[in-house]
Amino acid sequence: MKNHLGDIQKSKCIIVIGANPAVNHPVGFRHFLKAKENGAKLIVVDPRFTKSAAKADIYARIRPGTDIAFMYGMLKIIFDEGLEDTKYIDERVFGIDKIREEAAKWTAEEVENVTGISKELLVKITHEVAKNKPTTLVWAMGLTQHSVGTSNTRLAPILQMVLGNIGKFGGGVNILRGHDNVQGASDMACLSENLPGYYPLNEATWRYYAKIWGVDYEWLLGNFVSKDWMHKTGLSLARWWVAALNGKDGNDKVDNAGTPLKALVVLGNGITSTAQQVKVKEGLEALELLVLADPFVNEAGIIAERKDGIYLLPAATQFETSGSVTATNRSAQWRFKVVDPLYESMEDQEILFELAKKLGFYEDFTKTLRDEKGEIIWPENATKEIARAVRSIGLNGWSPERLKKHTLNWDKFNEVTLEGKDEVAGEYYGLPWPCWSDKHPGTPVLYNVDIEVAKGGMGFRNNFGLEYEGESLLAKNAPLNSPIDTGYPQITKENIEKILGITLNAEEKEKMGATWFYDDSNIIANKCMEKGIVPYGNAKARAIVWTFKDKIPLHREPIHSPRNDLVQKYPSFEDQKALYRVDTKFISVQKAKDYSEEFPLNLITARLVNLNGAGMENRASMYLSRLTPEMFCEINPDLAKEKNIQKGDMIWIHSPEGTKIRVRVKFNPGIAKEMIFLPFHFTGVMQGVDLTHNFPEGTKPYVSGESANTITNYGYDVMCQIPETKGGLCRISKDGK
Ligand SMILES: Nc1nc2c(c(=O)[nH]1)N[C@H]1C(S)=C(S)[C@@H](COP(=O)(O)OP(=O)(O)OC[C@H]3O[C@@H](n4cnc5c(=O)[nH]c(N)nc54)[C@H](O)[C@@H]3O)O[C@H]1N2
Ligand SMILES: Nc1nc2c(c(=O)[nH]1)N[C@H]1C(S)=C(S)[C@@H](COP(=O)(O)OP(=O)(O)OC[C@H]3O[C@@H](n4cnc5c(=O)[nH]c(N)nc54)[C@H](O)[C@@H]3O)O[C@H]1N2
Ligand SMILES: [Mo]
Repeated sequence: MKNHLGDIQKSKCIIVIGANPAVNHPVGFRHFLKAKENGAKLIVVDPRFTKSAAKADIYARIRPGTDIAFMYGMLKIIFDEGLEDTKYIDERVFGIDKIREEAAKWTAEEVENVTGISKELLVKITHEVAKNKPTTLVWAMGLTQHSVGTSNTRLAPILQMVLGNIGKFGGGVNILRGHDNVQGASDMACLSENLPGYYPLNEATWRYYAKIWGVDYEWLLGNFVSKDWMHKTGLSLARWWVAALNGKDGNDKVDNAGTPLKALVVLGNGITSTAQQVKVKEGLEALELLVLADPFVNEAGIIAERKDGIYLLPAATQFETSGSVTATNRSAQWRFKVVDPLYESMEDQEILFELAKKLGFYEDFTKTLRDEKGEIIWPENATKEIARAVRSIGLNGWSPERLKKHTLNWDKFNEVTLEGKDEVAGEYYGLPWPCWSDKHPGTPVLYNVDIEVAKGGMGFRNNFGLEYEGESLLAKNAPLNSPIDTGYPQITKENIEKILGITLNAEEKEKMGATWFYDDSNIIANKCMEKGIVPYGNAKARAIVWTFKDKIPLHREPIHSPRNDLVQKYPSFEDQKALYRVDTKFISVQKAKDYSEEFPLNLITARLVNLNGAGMENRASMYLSRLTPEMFCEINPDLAKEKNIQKGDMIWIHSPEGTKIRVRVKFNPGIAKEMIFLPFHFTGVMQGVDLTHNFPEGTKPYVSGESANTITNYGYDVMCQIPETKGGLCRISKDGK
């Protein structure tokens, strides 16, 4: 989130595109409702009439995967009527002319043709959003789980920048994150394309982390096949199974230094939540070794029919461990252990320590965690290591002491501003990153130039060079009371004296890293803070990303589209070689045939309030599982009538992959006639076959059922490889044929 949940109470208009917070973020949604009580307008754009839509002033039903067309439609009206914030664009944004050119193509007629949203509704929504400032734009998985997911998540902020809404209280783009610590997990590099803090995989980063970890760079290098491989992204969670199947039965090929994937160790993912479960099952069965560390029986072990090479390790829950977690708005919380791990269960780090022992690098692995006596100080020293290493997103100011103090005094913070009082006066709750130094208060609203740097003000980061095609990329304005009243480059050892107007002594020069980014001494950040400027520079945000497949976001039809006519006009991307190490198809699948003839219905998968993710945690709870005692689909009563289906019938749903599931029918008039809704929280039954005999005795949950992901279609985002689980096609039958 650029802002935070409480800040939404300051919004005059809230547009939710592709999220259902009433169900998935019900506590956070209270802030939306308070904003409404203050007079804000709530707009919901979703293919389904959801519980969030039920609270909205305006609801627009959109065809899945067409949000880019919709947002360009809004942009065209904004430009045509002169509703854009020209000063903001001039001072802070690069490349809007290219957006203007593309937007010009999106007439209201074409937007209606592509998205299904009428001209009247498009104009009404645009006027509400553009005229009620500040507007906040909220999204979650409805925008991301598409082959154009990355483009969606670029165009939404562009729309907000055109309106001058980014870096404003009550404005921003606010992405409601998933699990409680998913922000922390990605900050800590549970991603295969970087090291902690989003540091790019290059030699400078590896050398920097070798120093932080106190290990030899050459030793790290020696663990890779070659230096080249040290700089490549790993496999993605969405497609690890491709590497296990390694081209078998016509599957995609893997580029993994000549080896298929042999072992899978899972800590804290359901695996049955991934698209294309039949392939996932085959992948699980092809592995030599499968290790599942989980407080529950991870159902990956149930759907895989294997007799050996599979280990279930009992992991402790979050109540049996402690440490910092990072919330959706970048605020940290300290989590205190409630009880010691029960029975033989172990905390996740202990499991990893044991693994490191067996692999022979336990001493190096735990070096930075030890005190002078050689004792491991967990988790405090891990937090300190993170604060020492991660400059990029400004974790410099975090410390176990500061974070514990915030959590213990949480009642002394204002929910709308995050400001503390009494012993936590002058700081924002959870030191939302960036928190540049041990005196900086944290940043409640990113990129806000209306306040001083010392209070959390900042411009945009200078991350993409000083100019592009002859045009400067530096900003033309600066945070309140900044000593430099315009843009400036990121601060390096080279330019610091000149830009800050200071003279360094020999010791400072000796200790300082080459740039603010690789400066574990933190001298650069501290000097910048003394002057009241941010170390990462002050640049324009860019609407053009010259290294991406689409330099500006473009509408491209989903890989499986119900509109074959539009596939011809808005085709998908070229097929990709070695994307996260696996070949990934786009246009060749999309153009293989007109899927809509045989599979006329859109498939929408999303969430229920009583179940989470892969669902095991909640289906093992008697009370939560009773609310949804079996897997089901929701269909429009008119579609049911046409197909001669009654409420409560069992039907089959078929995918273009040739897979099918058997589920109970529920009626929901909020689901359009041309779509089917499936929750994805069930598994244990696959294509009509019950696999629950694989549960160890006494561990079977109260409810098992077909997984929606058995029939989600082939399709992945071209930059980050998230599966296209919010777009795809299916058909229904009563007999399974
Ligand atoms: N109870 C509960 N809460 C949860 C979770 C849970 O499993 N259960 N999961 C957590 C996690 S991990 C996450 S990531 C978040 C996700 O939070 P959300 O993103 O809110 O989750 P979903 O319900 O999957 O999808 C949101 C909406 O996107 C809509 N949608 C589908 N396709 C499109 C499209 O093309 N365009 C638009 N505009 N909308 C579309 C769907 O109809 C759905 O209503 O929730 C978190 N909270
Ligand atoms: N079709 C479809 N598929 C989807 C989505 C969709 O919208 N549609 N949404 C996607 C999204 S956004 C997400 S985030 C995923 C969610 O999918 P998962 O991440 O698979 O969901 P969870 O059920 O939260 O899985 C967490 C697992 O970790 C275990 N666990 C809990 N606490 C701990 C712990 O402290 N330590 C360890 N080691 N394990 C623990 C739980 O028991 C559970 O087995 O699903 C994705 N899949
Ligand atoms: Mo998620």
